[in-house]
Amino acid sequence: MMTLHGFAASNYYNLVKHVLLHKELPFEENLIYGGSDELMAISPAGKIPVVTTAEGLHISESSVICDFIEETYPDSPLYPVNATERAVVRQIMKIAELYFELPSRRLIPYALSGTAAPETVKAEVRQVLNRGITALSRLCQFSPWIAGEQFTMADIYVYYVNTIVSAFGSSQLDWDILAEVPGMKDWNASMSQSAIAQSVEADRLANMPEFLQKVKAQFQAANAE
Ligand SMILES: N[C@@H](CCC(=O)N[C@@H](CS)C(=O)NCC(=O)O)C(=O)O
Repeated sequence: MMTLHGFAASNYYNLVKHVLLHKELPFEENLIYGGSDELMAISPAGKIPVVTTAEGLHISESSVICDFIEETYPDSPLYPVNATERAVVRQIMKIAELYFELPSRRLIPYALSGTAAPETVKAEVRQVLNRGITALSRLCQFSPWIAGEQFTMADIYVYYVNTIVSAFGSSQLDWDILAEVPGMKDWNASMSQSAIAQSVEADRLANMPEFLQKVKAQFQAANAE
């Protein structure tokens, strides 16, 4: 059986968990946070999530884990058979990661510490997000799924990217970023209704108080240095 290591307040953790649940694979969850020795022992960059395979191999990086799961357990496929269509799906995922997720993440420390992000940072983040908006508007189909008729890995991936865009990008910049991509908000709302998304969300909410407590302790330790 696979083990998924990490914590449920992490959207990267949740997207891998969604893939495992979608494929109805048995797995156990091991609660660990960033910075722990236990994590450093299994994750080369000290990042969450990590999956330990049935053979005992540890794998990091959410998109790599997703591909490993797909290749190892091809039932309920999450990529198109056709290589060109598969490339489109991966393109959507990569663009969402680089130009939606990562710029939005730059605002997390300010949001969690309750300090205002400098205007220079906000301007840089806006610029990258605009690139993401243009690219995703050109690539996404939402007919009904993000890459067209087939439900794919990109649906799961971008849905969890968007939780960060909404929670940090939009709130810190006072900008409804998802509304800028035609069709994205309706698709996002329908994604959130699935039974899997709802159970992942329930676990996220349950973990949030403990996660915020950890973050608070980290800020206090950093300020005391
Ligand atoms: N590129 C990585 C990013 C994962 C990531 O940033 N995870 C966060 C939790 S949401 C983490 O481990 N943070 C702890 C740290 O950076 O020390 C992936 O796709 O898995």
